[in-house]
Amino acid sequence: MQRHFLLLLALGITTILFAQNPLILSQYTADPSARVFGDRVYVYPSHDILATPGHGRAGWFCMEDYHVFSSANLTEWTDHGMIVTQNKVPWVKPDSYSMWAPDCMYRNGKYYFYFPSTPKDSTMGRGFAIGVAIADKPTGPFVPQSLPIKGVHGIDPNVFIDKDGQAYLYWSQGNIYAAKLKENGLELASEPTVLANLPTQGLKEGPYLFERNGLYYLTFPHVENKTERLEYSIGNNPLGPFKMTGVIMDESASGCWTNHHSVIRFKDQWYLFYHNDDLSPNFDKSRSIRLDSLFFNTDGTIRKVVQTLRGVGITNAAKPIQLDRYSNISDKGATVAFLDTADRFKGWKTIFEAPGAWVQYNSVGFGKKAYRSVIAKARSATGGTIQIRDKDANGPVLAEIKLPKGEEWNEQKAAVAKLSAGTHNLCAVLKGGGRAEIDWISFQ
Ligand code: FUB
Repeated sequence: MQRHFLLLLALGITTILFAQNPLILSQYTADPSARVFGDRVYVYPSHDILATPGHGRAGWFCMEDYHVFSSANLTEWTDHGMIVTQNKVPWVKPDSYSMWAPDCMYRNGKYYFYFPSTPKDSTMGRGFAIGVAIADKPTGPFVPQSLPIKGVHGIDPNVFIDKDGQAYLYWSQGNIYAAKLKENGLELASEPTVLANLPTQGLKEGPYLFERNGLYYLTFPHVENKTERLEYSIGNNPLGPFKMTGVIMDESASGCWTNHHSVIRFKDQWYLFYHNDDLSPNFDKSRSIRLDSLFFNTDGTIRKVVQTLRGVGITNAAKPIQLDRYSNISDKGATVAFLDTADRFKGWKTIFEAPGAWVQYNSVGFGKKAYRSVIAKARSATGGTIQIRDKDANGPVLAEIKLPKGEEWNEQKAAVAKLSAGTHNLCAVLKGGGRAEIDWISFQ
């Protein structure tokens, strides 16, 4: 891993992030369009920033550029840096801070990045246009076209290439629109059509179309009640007709008004990328992308995806295991809070304050290595003991970590019992009473 990290540094790639949900802790991210290119997953999200006086509109979405992130295992993400920025796109109104949800497709050896923004030419009409930037690699450099796509007015572009090679562009503007794209990916090859049979009440946006077993799934966020939830319809053709079929994800319990998603199949598993407001619970225009597994029923319908903190993938036992991104938590005495409310990008901690309080963290990969100790970055105002157990709160004790009384964060080490090779679910349990806080644990 160390060598891999150094190689990426040598290639000029700066940030490597080890993630559960949310996936990215170095910046706000939203509207994740995930794509599988080769043996990696690339995510093209929106990049929310906070408006400041003279830069963007306070209290509203504010985005000036895009980054692309990639991963080979969905748990370690690389930030490849900024790929397109508003004031370097010839047609975008300077400092309009409206670089909303994008998408990307690969075609004929090139990567086409589609993004909406406010055009500087007011004769194009009010609202958003959609433009394209082209690159030789999924990470850029992307060269923006001088004009947006003719005949397209709206936001949330989504591209789909059917098995016969025909590409389609979807977007939203009250309704959801679709049109064929020419081979060059830059012009419409058919008149835009409004996709019919979708809900007529409540905002719909963010279309995302994918195909599975000959069925075309038109998926989109829709406000059925108070905030957006993810819904889908199924058809036999990329342009429909579609039949409303169900809900992929309920409204976020956090109250985050928007959701926006993409669906991919990677290494024989389907995944749903979406967003919530994890890093900004009081302002839902500063969002964070997330990822959970998605499953189909035998009749092709989608099983509802429940949002988790744990997310997907196997966490390497030798890396920081963020227990606060738990798979399960005891009813009483265990809670999660920001490490530093003045800098939420530092992430979270787990607080234990009742005897037997626990958090369970699933799928930790130990491989074949014999680990001898576990380290916990922790503190305890009372002094206390955290047990690390195998499987669940009643499973075999693997280690007992003694935390001295104090306010300072320290890395405390304890011996680990022999553990079988492979992947384990772990549980951290407060033994006896007192109060303990854990940032992360890691095995050596
Ligand atoms: O990110 C700005 C807008 O919020 C997107 O374009 C919508 O889909 C919603 O997520």
